[in-house]
Amino acid sequence: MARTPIIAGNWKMFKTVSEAVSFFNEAKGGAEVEGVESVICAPFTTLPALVEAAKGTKIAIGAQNLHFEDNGAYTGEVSGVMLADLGVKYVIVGHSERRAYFGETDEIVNKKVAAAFKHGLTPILCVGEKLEEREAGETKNVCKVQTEGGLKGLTAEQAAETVIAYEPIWAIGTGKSSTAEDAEDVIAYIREVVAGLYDQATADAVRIQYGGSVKPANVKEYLGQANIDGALVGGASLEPASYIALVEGAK
Ligand code: G2H
Repeated sequence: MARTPIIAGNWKMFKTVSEAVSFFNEAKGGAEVEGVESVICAPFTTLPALVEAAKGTKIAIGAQNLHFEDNGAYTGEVSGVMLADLGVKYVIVGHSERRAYFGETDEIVNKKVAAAFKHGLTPILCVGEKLEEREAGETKNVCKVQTEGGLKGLTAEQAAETVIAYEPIWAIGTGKSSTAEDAEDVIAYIREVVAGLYDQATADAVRIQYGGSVKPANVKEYLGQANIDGALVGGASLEPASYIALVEGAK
């Protein structure tokens, strides 16, 4: 089954509203490539302006997190209801920075994935091993546990719609990237895990991205692998020319 490649920029905690809009106006057009899905996951404060700017374009806007409850006494949090109301389409869930700095467990990540679906948002579920886990030969096991934990309770249809991002933590923002062959090996394994949880059709449909120091110079190498369907990109998604080159590289 042909899967549409998906490039998602993860801006992390970068860009004010005016910076975000000016990026968008420079990037649109170039970052709209036939046959490639293009998503910008931006800070909450910039989302209303970006959703407005994205109207009539082929670029989807995503958030980087959500709370699993719809509303309540959760100071500082933003819910799926609120994101859906804005017109946001995607949401990153369980990024390793959230797991490491904000205590997100597989159980919390799973509740967030469910909340995303409840409100019509597509989750980008991040999984990936730490350096010490890689060195201990635990990479695949960690990815299995995180994938199973994140997808728990989803229907096969929801699992197929989920975008999984494999991001080896040691490769994030470090300039070190996994080789395309190593990333392909782990991603093919994650697809097998999905097949084990559901069936081969679901595994064939789910899109799995690689993330970790992806840049215009290496994006084609990753996307050239049979099981790698896209990239989740931090640093190299912050400049319009670089983002356009990433989307073009996914053709
Ligand atoms: C990994 C990635 C974006 P970078 O976090 O999700 O960031 O491309 O800067 O390594």
